[in-house]
Amino acid sequence: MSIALAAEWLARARQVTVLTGAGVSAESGIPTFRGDGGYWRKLRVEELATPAAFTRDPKLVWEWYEERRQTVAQCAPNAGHRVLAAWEKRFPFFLLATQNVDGLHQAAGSVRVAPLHGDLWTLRCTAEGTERIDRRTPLPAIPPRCPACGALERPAIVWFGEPLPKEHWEEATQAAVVCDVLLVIGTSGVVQPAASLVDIALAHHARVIEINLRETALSDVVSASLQGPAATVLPALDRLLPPDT
Ligand code: BV8
Repeated sequence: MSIALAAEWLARARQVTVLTGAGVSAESGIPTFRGDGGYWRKLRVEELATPAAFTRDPKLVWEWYEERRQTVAQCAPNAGHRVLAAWEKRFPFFLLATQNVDGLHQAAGSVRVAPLHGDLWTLRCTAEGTERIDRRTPLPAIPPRCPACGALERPAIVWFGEPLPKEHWEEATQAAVVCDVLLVIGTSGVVQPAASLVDIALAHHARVIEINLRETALSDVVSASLQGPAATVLPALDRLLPPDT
């Protein structure tokens, strides 16, 4: 599928919705989950990214998140993040729904963001549910405790078996309903319900453009599949758009 056709769809679009996954941060140096060198290649999801894992061994789960926080703290947004941040101003209606918890979209200047799976830098008190941002790496203690009540804190991240944040999920599904174009970037499309944004957009006659290094679970249903690294394909797509008036 040619990038020129995808650019034509985008140039005519007024409402654009984006769904990103770990692949959009890969070129910033952050490991993905399921690809080569991905987290789930060597670690088991059930031991780290579920409520049961945290109940069983909060220290082990926090050691994994501490390691990820230290990795992400060294990483910067890449050209793909920056194009998406610029496009927010270009289209009358724009929403970036992300499965990523690294905060790189926000660091690149994106504001219209729906973080579907939470945030690596936010800690939640397991007793009160109150949340606070703590960017210190390393954290002073693992597992961290709530400064107000002393209860264990958990990462404010959506684990497997947990519902997505209601307001962000509703915002993302609504944006998939109304959009002219849905861009699906750097996701294997295996995690639900995030991947179902593709079905919602298609059911409402949007054009769905996938950007990925390789074929995914979504490639057969999307309107266009652009194969290549997001930090290369997004700037190339951007250059094909008419000057931003
Ligand atoms: C829920 C937190 C209900 C952890 C994450 C059976 C069938 C269907 C669904 C289920 C099922 N059994 C269980 C479920 C539901 C489950 C699910 O989807 N499981 C899957 C694995 C089968 N979903 C849930 O549990 C969700 N909750 O359903 O709740 C409910 C409702 C009401 C009340 C109670 C409960 C919660 C899902 C959220 C889980 N949490 N993360 C953490 O991050 O610490 S998911 C995890 O996967 C990450 O968030 C990640 O973002 C997400 C998706 O992965 P990707 O981002 O796609 O990353 P991946 O490595 O897979 O792929 C990277 C892609 O990038 C690849 O395609 C690669 O080719 C590409 N790439 C690489 N480099 C580049 C690139 N592309 C472009 N450029 C590059 N340079």
